[in-house]
Amino acid sequence: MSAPEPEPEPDQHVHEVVVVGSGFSGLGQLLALRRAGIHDVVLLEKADAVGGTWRDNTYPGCACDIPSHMYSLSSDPNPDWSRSYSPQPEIRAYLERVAAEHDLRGHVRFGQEMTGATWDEQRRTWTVHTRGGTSWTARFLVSGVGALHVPKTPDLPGAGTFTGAAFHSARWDHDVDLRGKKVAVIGTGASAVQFVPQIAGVAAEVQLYQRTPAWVLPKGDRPLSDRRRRFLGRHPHLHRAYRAAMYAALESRAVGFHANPALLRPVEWLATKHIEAHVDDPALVAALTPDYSIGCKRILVSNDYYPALARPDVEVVTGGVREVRASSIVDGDGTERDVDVIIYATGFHVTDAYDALEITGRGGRTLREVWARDGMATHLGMTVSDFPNFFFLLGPNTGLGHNSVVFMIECQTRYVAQAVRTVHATGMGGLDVRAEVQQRSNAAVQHRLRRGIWTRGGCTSWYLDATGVNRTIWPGFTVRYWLETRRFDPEDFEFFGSTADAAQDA
Ligand code: N01
Repeated sequence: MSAPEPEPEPDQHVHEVVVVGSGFSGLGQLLALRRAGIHDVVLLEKADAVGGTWRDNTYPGCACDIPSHMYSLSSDPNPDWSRSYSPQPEIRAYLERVAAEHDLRGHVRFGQEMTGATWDEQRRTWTVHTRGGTSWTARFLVSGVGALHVPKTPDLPGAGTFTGAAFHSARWDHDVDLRGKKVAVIGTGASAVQFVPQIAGVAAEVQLYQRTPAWVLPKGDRPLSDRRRRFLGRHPHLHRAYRAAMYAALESRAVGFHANPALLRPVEWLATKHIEAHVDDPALVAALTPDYSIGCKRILVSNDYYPALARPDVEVVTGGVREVRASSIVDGDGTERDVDVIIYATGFHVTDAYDALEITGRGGRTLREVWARDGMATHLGMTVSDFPNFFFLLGPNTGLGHNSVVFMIECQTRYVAQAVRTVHATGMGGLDVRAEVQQRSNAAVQHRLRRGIWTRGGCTSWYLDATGVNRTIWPGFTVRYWLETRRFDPEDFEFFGSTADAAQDA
């Protein structure tokens, strides 16, 4: 494949596809479109480098909690992972390598942060608006911005009066030296579990403000030998078989999450033993033991989290934050502790992430308005009726708690490429998912979710929207998603216009 043609100035050219975001989704989409013979594609990236969440999250200890060999594109398996759970710098380097080896950077426009997009019914195009005021026009728009990219910082009383350094874990401030400091960490999710052990012993003290304890399992993390890496590199078919076996092992976990939560009881027992193995203080054991079913929130994995919490210079504070003052935090019981640095490990805007974007479809209605009316209803997590030629990658209800999301991304990028190719083949101007198809597929997903652990497990989590409906997780086996997306079904869509008409209309 030759490098893409040099671009005319934005605005002047109607691209075939605009993709937004250069993480696994966006880069994977470029590759899938190229395989489908679609080359006039531009990718808008807000930052100055590719990598998505694996570029943005640089906190100490940041790593993947899905086994390395499953966390790569099937088209670009990586025999060279150094550990069974890859550290963030390696995943970021992997994505950069994919971009370089496939010559993808020619498609990427850096410093282009999408603020919204508008469908033009007459021209049958999307115009994407960016923060810098530039606009980009294309027939198809694919959002690969991901679900976990807008950091959420709670509005704690008095937080604005704090005079020390404060930052979110997803925007780690490496200029702040934590040595000898009193550090408050708010939140105990997947990010905190990874970085708290790294800063414990560096900071003079760590106060960990825990609202809800997480279930944490031992992590089977170990270095992978050079011999093994060479072997997998030399035998790609065996590497593929190894990935398939790993996929099947992870996939089997869906049985517990979805079909029979009782199967998760032994896992809960294991997690309880994991706490007791590292924490002697019964009060702390009690504080760290969740009162909801395992799997209701994302299950975390760590070998060093509980040992870190058992240290004398780490204190787990329960009961909430009453107030932040200039150089201290007052907890829910009224105890005041001096603090030099606050680190918010408080997660991301997930179900409301798209609210910040002004995406305007048919009839001038925005996605925000439509979802406020209908909930985040989609067909297969990828398309929404009245938003023609627009696709999400890792959109609503396609996240996973048990397997690699890269698998889901690849199902979607293939489906999108098939959709674009189908529109080309028919000579039509575009497609729009039929409202009844969307309604049926969304209802089926929600029906299955109601039987799952996420709604019956006795917890609240970021999987749920403000009304308590799960808008993030794909219920059950990913094989089912693969089957449902494997072949793009034109019957699910209304096709409209023809390119010839559009040229005449314009
Ligand atoms: O965020 P979270 P995260 N006052 O939302 C607490 C992915 N990820 O960044 O449970 C006090 O899980 C909140 O408490 P509660 C992964 O999908 C992947 O850690 O709501 N506390 C919780 O403890 C993950 O699930 C990797 O009661 C407040 C914490 O903050 C997702 O990102 C690594 C609060 C937020 O936890 C998010 O993880 C890291 C408040 N006002 C992350 N508001 C991989 O390894 C929130 N909290 C692939």
